[in-house]
Amino acid sequence: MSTELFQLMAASIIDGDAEVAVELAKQSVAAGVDPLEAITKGYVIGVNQVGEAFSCGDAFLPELVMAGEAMKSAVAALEPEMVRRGSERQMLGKVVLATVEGDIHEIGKSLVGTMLSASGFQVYDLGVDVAVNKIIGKAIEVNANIIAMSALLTTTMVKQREVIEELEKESLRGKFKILVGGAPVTRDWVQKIGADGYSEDAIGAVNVAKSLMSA
Ligand code: B12
Repeated sequence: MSTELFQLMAASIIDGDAEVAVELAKQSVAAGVDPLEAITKGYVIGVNQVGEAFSCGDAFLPELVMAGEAMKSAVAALEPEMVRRGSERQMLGKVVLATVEGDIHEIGKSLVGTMLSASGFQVYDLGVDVAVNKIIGKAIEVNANIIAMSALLTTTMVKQREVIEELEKESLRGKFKILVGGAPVTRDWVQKIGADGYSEDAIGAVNVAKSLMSA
């Protein structure tokens, strides 16, 4: 039954149909489907397909925008259930989270934020297209343990490095753990820029964040 539901979820994103995507999200919650599974086995399959079609020239920006909007609506509809299922309630640490400057991709970043909150982290989500000094300023202001940065474009990943360089310049690098992510981020990149951790998905992000707290 779930397999069929996941296929319909993927199709709703490919069709860019936010209404259907939300309706399916509600149905899945009512049926007791794990919301994260709905995202990874359903919606993400659809959004990846649109992304691939876009990179081959088989889909265009309006399709990408509609798929993105449908995906965002579906994740928002599942968010209360994800939060409800987060069992650990103690505060594990403070995370300042942002999509870096020049980049407006917010879905993955917000998903990571939701999962971190649901797992007990206090998350300060600064949104998208956030300047280097704003990220650092907030981290200092709230005395964050972790700065988490998302970048979906090869042209904006460099901003992750800029934050680290700026922290080094201000002798603040040791004060914060740096967690990075986003589709183009690889282990090589993490090593190159001297970040403390990365993950390919939101569940992994929680595990890495937890391990950074005890590092
Ligand atoms: C939806 C989408 C959009 C939407 C975004 C809507 C929104 N509100 O977010 C819109 C239409 C706005 C958009 C615009 C553009 N996009 Co776009 N977009 C996508 C698409 C199809 C899906 C991204 C997505 O939401 N995935 C679903 C989420 C759940 O996955 P995710 O973001 O990867 O996040 C997961 C992990 O990466 C990780 N993660 C993410 N962040 C973090 C952070 C931390 C700390 C950690 C630990 C983990 C982590 O965990 C997340 C959850 O599992 C991708 C293709 C793709 N498959 O990635 C292209 C893609 C990223 N876009 C692309 C491009 C080129 C663009 C544009 C430049 C297009 C244009 N010509 O205008 C613009 C750029 C705008 C800008 N300045 O940012 C390219 C990037 C190519 C490149 N290598 O640089 C891609 C790869 C498409 C492609 N194949 O060509 N896009």
